[in-house]
Amino acid sequence: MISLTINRAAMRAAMPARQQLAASQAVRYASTKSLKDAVAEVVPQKQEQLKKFRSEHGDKSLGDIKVENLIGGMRGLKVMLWEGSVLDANTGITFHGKSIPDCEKVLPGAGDLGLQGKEMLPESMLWLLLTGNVPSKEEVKGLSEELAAKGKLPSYVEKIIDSFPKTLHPMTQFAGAVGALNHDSKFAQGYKDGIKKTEYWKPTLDDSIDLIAKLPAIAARIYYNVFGRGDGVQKIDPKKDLIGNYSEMIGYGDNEGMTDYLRLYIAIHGDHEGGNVSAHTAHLVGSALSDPYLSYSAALLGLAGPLHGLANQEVLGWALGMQEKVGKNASEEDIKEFLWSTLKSGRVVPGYGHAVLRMPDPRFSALSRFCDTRPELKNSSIVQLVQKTSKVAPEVLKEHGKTKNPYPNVDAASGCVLYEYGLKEWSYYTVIFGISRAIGALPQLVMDRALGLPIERPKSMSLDALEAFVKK
Ligand code: CMX
Repeated sequence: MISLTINRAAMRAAMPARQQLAASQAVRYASTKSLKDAVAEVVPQKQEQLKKFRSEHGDKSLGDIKVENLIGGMRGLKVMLWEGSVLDANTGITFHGKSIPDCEKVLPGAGDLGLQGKEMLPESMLWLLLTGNVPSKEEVKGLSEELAAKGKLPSYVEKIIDSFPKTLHPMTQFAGAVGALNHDSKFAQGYKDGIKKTEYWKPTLDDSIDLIAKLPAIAARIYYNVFGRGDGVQKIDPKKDLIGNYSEMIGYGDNEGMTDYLRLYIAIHGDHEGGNVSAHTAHLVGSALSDPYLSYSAALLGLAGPLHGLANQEVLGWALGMQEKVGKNASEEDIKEFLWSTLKSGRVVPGYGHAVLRMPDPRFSALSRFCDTRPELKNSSIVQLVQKTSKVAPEVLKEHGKTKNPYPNVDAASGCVLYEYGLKEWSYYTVIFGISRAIGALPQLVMDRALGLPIERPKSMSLDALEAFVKK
């Protein structure tokens, strides 16, 4: 994407002095624009970029489709447009070209907004994912305030959540409550009222911001109902950031380490390009012009699968099982033995392997770095066990010889830190991932509509049809 800064610099060079002064004031003014204004600036550029690219390269091939791809979960096929991030097998995730360490350097963090803590704010990541640009501190502050103002749940949704049985998995409750918010969808109403296709992205963005604002309160209410922890009323302080408020709602407002961990976790789990189950589901369901609440509710149900987001719950259960068996100061040999017993019983080692990555997940590295810098986590036996396992497991998985990627993924680390901070209810862990994934999946839905992408409808084939096809 051509950056706005370059455009403006080139324009300024060609301007007389008086106009230059006005332009620099305009730029200063623009640095405190709202997210909606920032997206409105980007949309025409993206539309133009797509139009030009399509007319110049629409007939270029992106590779063959083999029978193996059709049977094998479509691995590696380039079949989706996804703007926010790109995942490279050997270098990991980049968000509009920025790696996680880059983001940690440039995205406004808690301290920049005068809040306690150091980690980057999910609001900053949301801005980057939606616009491709790094927001100013003022812009992030404005977005935080907007999210706080929109964060309260309507009472009918509170009642729906309260009516769920406590034994219903928190992810099922989460998806149910998110879907119910479609009652007030601006997109659904706009569509009914016949708004133009070129305007679809605007109410989609309104709904997306509204939903992202409300996810913490939904998640906190579920936590309170199921586990009896948190403030019980999902109070929102307009001066706090999205996750500062969430942390307070679930009872960790005074815990700076936990609040900062949640910020980091939620910022870096947001987007992992488009093909993963949750992101792809949001895009697929959204392609039928289902509104953001319906699309994201479906995404959450995909996230709830054990091979995807539920893995963070699985990892913790598995790691605690190991700790019970091998004790707190396990040797590498003890860990290896436990890994083999898991593999020999026909189970996967949770938190290891990846459909795309062929290296340790940079998100795992970022969470490990967090553990290393927090004194309260340094002596945690479960954190130490998870870190030790990450050194031993790749060897064992290589010897086992099945997984294409023997290294830890993000889920290997995420749960043990929550556990150490006292959030021990593992069946809740994927809900936190669910707050995060919206920050990546919903911006793409806005872009899908800004670019007028069509309903997704790949071709399927029966086994008989395939056999006939290859015999031709
Ligand atoms: N332990 C044991 N075996 C594993 C394994 C693991 N961690 N990861 C992959 N394998 C096995 C697969 O089950 C498969 O075996 P079969 O041929 O018998 O079916 C074989 O290795 C090849 O799989 P792959 O091509 O390497 O991996 P896939 O792309 O099919 O699957 C994933 C990727 C993540 C589902 C898989 O590695 C896995 O099940 N990992 C454990 C669960 C997990 O941590 N999921 C979280 C992923 C991260 C995320 O979604 O955010």
